[in-house]
Amino acid sequence: MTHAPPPLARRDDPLPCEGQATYWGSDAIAQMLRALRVPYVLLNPGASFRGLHDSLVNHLGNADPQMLLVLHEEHAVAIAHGYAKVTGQPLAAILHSNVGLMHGSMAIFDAWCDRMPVLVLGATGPVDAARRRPWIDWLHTAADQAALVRPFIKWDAQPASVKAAQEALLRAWRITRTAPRGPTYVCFDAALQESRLQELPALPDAMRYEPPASPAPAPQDLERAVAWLRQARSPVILAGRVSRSQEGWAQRVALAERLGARVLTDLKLGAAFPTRHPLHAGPAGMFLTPQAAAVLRQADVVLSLDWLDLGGTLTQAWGEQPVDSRIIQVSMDHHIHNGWSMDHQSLPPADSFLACEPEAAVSALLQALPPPASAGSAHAPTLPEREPAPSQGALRVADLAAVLREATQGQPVSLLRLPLSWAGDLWDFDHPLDFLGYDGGGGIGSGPGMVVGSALALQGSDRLPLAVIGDGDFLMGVTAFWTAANARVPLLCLVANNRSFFNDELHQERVARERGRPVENRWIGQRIDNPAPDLAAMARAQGLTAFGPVADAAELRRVLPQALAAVRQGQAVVVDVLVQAGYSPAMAQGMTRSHKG
Ligand SMILES: Cc1ncc(C[n+]2csc(CCOP(=O)(O)OP(=O)(O)O)c2C)c(N)n1
Ligand SMILES: [Mg+2]
Repeated sequence: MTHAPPPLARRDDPLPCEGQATYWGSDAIAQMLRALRVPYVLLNPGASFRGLHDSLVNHLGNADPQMLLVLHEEHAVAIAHGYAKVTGQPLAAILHSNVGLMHGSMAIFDAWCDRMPVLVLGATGPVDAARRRPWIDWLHTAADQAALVRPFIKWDAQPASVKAAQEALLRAWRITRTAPRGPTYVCFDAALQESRLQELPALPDAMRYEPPASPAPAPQDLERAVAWLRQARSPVILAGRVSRSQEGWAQRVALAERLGARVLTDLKLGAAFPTRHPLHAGPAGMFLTPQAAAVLRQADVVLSLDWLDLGGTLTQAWGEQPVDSRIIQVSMDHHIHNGWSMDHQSLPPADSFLACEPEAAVSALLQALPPPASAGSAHAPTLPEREPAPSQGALRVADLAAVLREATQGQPVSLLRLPLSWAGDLWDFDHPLDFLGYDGGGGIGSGPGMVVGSALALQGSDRLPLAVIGDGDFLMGVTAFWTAANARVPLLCLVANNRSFFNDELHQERVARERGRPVENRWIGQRIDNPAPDLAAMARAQGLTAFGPVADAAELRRVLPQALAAVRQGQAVVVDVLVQAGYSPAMAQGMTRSHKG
């Protein structure tokens, strides 16, 4: 079992509760959570799990696991999701019966699409109608509560006994951590939690229920892939959903160098390849850039390391033409697809299909491929020219990035999140934790929670937890930041504030253009102005340190050192930066293109 770092968040210390001879069903459930070594439990309280809540506080003393209070259930799951993006490990999020699960559902969908583990817990009932309080217990009982989220979780259970609850937790814990990873859900009957036990049942040994090791690729598939890669003249590696492992990172670099393969990366996913490496074929985008499409089109062999939307990507490169290069697909993702969600994307061809995780395939390929005849690479470095940070004037997102690069130079930075208005050439990635990728499900409002969760995971490391998010994202999820203030989780979040849900202004512009209507009206129903919310005040009101609105480059240069000093002192900090609205051409084009047919 991989050990989570010791919890560093501030903990509320309960009065001791000793000398009890009576135990309760929820004590046994809480004990099982401790046996699984879940470090934190995120929750917003609810009577449906008041039994479990009591057990966590009074039976376990609010330690191992430690509670973190959130102001909205969506944040409970988003924080767990953000934590998993750094550590690969799940946290538990407890969601109140029905309504809490409904609040949490978008974040569960995000974690599902991002293939991240989260142990979602919930409650219902009492299932026995004779034991329900009038009104509220009836509202908060559902015959099949998991049905609300079943299309985007890997497994669920509603155990009817303490023993079954232990088993359900073990199974949920194993399944959520087995690739392809995704949330699991266990729902506890309120009556079961509040049932009196004569004694605590023996705990199963959690070590005996670990997930299986990641499988190795099948020999015949590997052989075929090796044969093609050996002969390839212009192979391309699509570095997709890979882990945060440094060893995996080094092996990907070694493989690319051995093959002389050019490598594409994706700004929706965490850092997968050093962006300044000569084989990195240009800046990543959220959509395939024309430059990347041209690189791909020249490939005779494509090695997809669990690339997100391989089918759609190949179509973008080859258009109506048949894809005439060999496609090697490395993925476990087919195990998780169902008919409800189309997050599997379009069906890609796979001439060789290595059904394993990218790290296992890369390591097997490295062993099978001969070492290079000569060291070094023939490609010239593709180092983009960058504009220097402006000393004054109104800011574009590129200017914000330039000032930020300058202010953080020389220290390891983890970009926990970037806004839609970010372009791939604005930052270099050289370590798997340099960038964590987007939210998986495209759910605006997920940013703040995920930022807090990732910062929680990085607490105690030497990395600066830094995020840049859109103002729309900030406003939808803003109360997630309270948990960072409450639990004393340091982070720095800049808001790229264009005072608009600008993405959708672009959509309205596109539609108006197609219909010959006035594009000047694109802002109506989009601009977050009149009045402009005071974002820094919203952060400050929750106990964060905040600056802004910062109107120009000179002010940002003044403010950033103060913000960084506050983070070093352990504070959660928000800087509201006014930016001119604008997306990179590839992003604007990719986002708003017409529906075909
Ligand atoms: C929950 C949810 N509601 C609405 C949308 C549609 N949507 C996509 S991007 C976007 C605008 C986001 O605004 P902001 O974070 O300020 O970024 P900007 O586009 O302004 O850079 C919206 C509303 C969504 N993806 N998710
Ligand atoms: Mg905006």
